[in-house]
Amino acid sequence: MNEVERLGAPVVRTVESRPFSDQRPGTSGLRRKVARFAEPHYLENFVQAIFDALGGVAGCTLVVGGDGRYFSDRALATIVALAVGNGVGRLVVGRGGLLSTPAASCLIRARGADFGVLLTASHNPGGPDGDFGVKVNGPNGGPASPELAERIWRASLAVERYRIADLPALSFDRLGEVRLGATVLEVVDPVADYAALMERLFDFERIRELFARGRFRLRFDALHAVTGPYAVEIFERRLGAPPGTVLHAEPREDFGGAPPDPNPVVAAELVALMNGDDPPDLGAASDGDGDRNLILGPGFYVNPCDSLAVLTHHARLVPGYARGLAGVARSMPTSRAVDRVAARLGIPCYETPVGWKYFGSLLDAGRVTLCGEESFGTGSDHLREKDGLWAVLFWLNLIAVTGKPVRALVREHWQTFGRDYFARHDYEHLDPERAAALYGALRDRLSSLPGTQVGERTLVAADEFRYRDPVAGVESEGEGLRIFTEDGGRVVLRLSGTDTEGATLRLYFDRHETDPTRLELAAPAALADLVAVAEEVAGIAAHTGRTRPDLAI
Ligand code: VG1
Ligand code: CO
Repeated sequence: MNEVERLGAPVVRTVESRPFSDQRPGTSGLRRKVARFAEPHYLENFVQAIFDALGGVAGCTLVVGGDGRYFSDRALATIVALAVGNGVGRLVVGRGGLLSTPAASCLIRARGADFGVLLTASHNPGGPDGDFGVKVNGPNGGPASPELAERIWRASLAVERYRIADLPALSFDRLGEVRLGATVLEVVDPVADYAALMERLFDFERIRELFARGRFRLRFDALHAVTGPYAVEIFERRLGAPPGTVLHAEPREDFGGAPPDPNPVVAAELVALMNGDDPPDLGAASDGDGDRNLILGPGFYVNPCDSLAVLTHHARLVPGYARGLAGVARSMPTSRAVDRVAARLGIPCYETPVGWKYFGSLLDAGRVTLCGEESFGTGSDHLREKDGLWAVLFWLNLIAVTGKPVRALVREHWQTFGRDYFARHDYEHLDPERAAALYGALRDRLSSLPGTQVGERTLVAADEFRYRDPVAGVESEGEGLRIFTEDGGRVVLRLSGTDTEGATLRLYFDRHETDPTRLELAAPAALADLVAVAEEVAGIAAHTGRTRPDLAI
């Protein structure tokens, strides 16, 4: 606190600037190459646009933190200087600048903060040649609503100056408060509140017993990203899993060189461990900012769509959800596995566009308790972000209570509800114009597709997904193309909103299978006919020159 005397009132400068035309937030905040963010005024302009879109931030409480990726130090210093320059009342920062996305959501809610700024590009690669990003969260702790995101974009097109304070070099390594003019800077433990919330939701006693018997082994791969310190505290310290349970626990600014993406292709080391001799009982991983989850059993991959359905089915076994669920929601491309569980439970199931921001109003209104996306995102009304460690704890809790291994829980699910085979193909670094042309050409053909035959399949319906938020009444259009086959198959095609270089085309395939002899096929084989449908109707090879996807999961 004696910094008060030393600093006095910081000098605040108004810096003339010019708007950038590429600051429209995507699926989850603004994501660009580090080199773009490092350009003079680029980050400053965007942060000033956030402040302007909020109608000014004087006296507000702001939570700031991120996944610690390359450029975070500079970005944090800049954001603090802009916050002080704009008269923010209290700045709550995670120690070392670290906060996982779910922990930031938790802190915003616990502190009644007005908003949050999260420094992360999530699962995108880090390092000087990698990506950086800024996510903006509202007072409910969730991603800026679609409407606020548009306001930020419009504000970014009008920024002609920003207000920034001249501050000495600040350290964020020690807990406590420092006064900077009218602003109080508070450095907090990034883990404490979040870990306490997890203890309230899950039966830590039962999970502790699971580890105490010594027969159950977990390996959690933090991929050198933000969840390392959280996972060590929760799994190893509070739940008594042995040291070494958490792999790659130390956050690094380049995530050790690989993208911090917990899908079975990128997290190959963990997959190899789970497929090797003497595998652990549960394998899991999270992404750069800690909001995604990958769940594996010995020699067994749990599709995220199935994971959401299984958690929904068994939620009452977990203390935090023992009262039952109000409803569930999934993003449109996510398989319809959870819909079947919701129907059985007699609760509503909402289908939203891609991105967690669409779940916020449903969660706030108490209409849904659990929600998820095929992209390794699962969460609940405990926060307003998807939450990687929460999902792992949920699985641990279910295993502890039922005594059943991962594979048995999923198989049982398929036997009860049928299996929703699911796959996603990504084509990356496409020429944006060609990708847009592909999308546009298919959209224009949609109305002519029903009734046509492709290979053995008859197409029965096709549309472009649009959504009307049932709480806020806001309409969203152009949220992906859907094609349905007569046997209940579905192909979805959309363009990514998180890429930073060229365009990414995502194709999603799913179909429900109830034949008990066909529940254990490999997903690619079960969906090959739908892949052929996509190629035939969208002309992917012709438009892109590519004959195979960069990523198939
Ligand atoms: C992707 C996923 C989407 C997810 C988003 C943010 O978006 O498909 O489901 O919500 O990433 O995840 P897109 O537009 O590239 O398909 V994260 O972990 O960045 O917050
Ligand atoms: Co993420």
